[in-house]
Amino acid sequence: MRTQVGILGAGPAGLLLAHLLRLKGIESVIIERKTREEIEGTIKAGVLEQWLVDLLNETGVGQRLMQEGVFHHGIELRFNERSHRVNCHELTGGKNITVYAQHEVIIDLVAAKMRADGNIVFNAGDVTLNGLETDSPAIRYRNDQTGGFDEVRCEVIAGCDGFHGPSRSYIPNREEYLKVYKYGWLGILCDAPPSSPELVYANHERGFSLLSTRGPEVQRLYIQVDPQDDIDNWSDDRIWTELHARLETRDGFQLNEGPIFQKSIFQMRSFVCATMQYGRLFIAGDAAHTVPPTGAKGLNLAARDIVKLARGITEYYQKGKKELLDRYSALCLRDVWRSEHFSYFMTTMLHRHQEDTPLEREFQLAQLELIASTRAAAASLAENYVGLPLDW
Ligand code: RFL
Ligand code: PHB
Repeated sequence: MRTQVGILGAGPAGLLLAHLLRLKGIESVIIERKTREEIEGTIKAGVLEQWLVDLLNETGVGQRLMQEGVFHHGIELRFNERSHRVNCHELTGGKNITVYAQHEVIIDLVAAKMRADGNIVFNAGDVTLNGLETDSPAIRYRNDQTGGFDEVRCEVIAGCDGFHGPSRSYIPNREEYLKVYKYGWLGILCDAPPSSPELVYANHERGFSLLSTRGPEVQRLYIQVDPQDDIDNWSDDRIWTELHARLETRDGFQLNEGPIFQKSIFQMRSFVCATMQYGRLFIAGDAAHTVPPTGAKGLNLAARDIVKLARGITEYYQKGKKELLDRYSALCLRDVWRSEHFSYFMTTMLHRHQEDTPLEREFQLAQLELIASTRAAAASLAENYVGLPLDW
């Protein structure tokens, strides 16, 4: 197979890249390790920044998002059993956030790629990349239909294969920055109407919790747990007891319970790989960086890389210029470090650990009080939360 851009991974990053390139008349083939059912059914992110919602709309894949997404003007911070609303809309001159599940974005983008050319290879095994220093690099993989190896020869390779994917390892001169947190999140989905009109981030002595939504009938909730804990230790009763305790307020907040139909535990890390390019290989999204989910930034940051990569590739094909592609990593890393810091800031402000000293506890409260009481601190959080402009 021959194409212009070979894309490894059909997550939001790879699919969005294929979509933006097609609108510029540039061909791509996506090679994905999992099945279509798996990628369309994996529960992950939920919050989309305003510019990303606008981009999906402007490029023709926003219909379901506009019908089924939930639009929020603010978020709530809860500490000392009191609620403090951050009015993002007002503090950012009219920007909002949208709650729309990542797998729904994936369903929309897979459908767009299938309509365009159908060039997604699912279930691809044992991927290797070759010829990255040449003008015709290639992605080689095992075809699950034939059992033999196939190759996609292209001109540019986009490594959009997530944190565990192989593409990053092909960048020889990379530096990796890593922080693994003592916290994990246990996430659930349950059949119950939202208990609050907006997302609630709660700092509590028993640990962090987050109340989110997936529409009028489903709630998404998280509690901070030990990342090594086993999900089998968490009965539904135990989860509800913990959620009630951590989300309780003095003014009688009521948490809606309902049957839990999905639950899992995951580890949180801050990770950056610099540089994000080598020869004809450009890595994007979680392949290049991950953030703890407390800032709701991972998917949005992946999409920021992709906008820059799509611009660089388009300039290369339309004008024969390589300047933007050559600067790809440098252009991305400014946004990457901003989102990394914001996610770290939110995470350390809201989580508790038994090893925390009383001093650290007071620091958290001092920071939360500042946000609750001053416009400048609230505005800074709001600007970051709704997402800085694309070219800030
Ligand atoms: P993905 O989504 O991991 O997709 C990578 C794809 O590459 C495939 N792959 C391979 N394909 C071929 N060959 C190989 N050898 C391959 N190895 C891997 C994988 O199968 C997969 O299909 O990376 P991408 O596209 O960079 O997207 C990143 C986002 O998924 C991630 O940052 C977000 O989900 C993070 N995140 C959130 N981000 C937000 O912006 N807002 C949120 O509200 C938010 N909440 C979250 C989150 C992540 C969470 N989890 C589970 C980590 C909440 C949670 C619970
Ligand atoms: C979600 O709804 O899954 C969600 C919301 C906010 C976050 C992380 C995840 O910060």
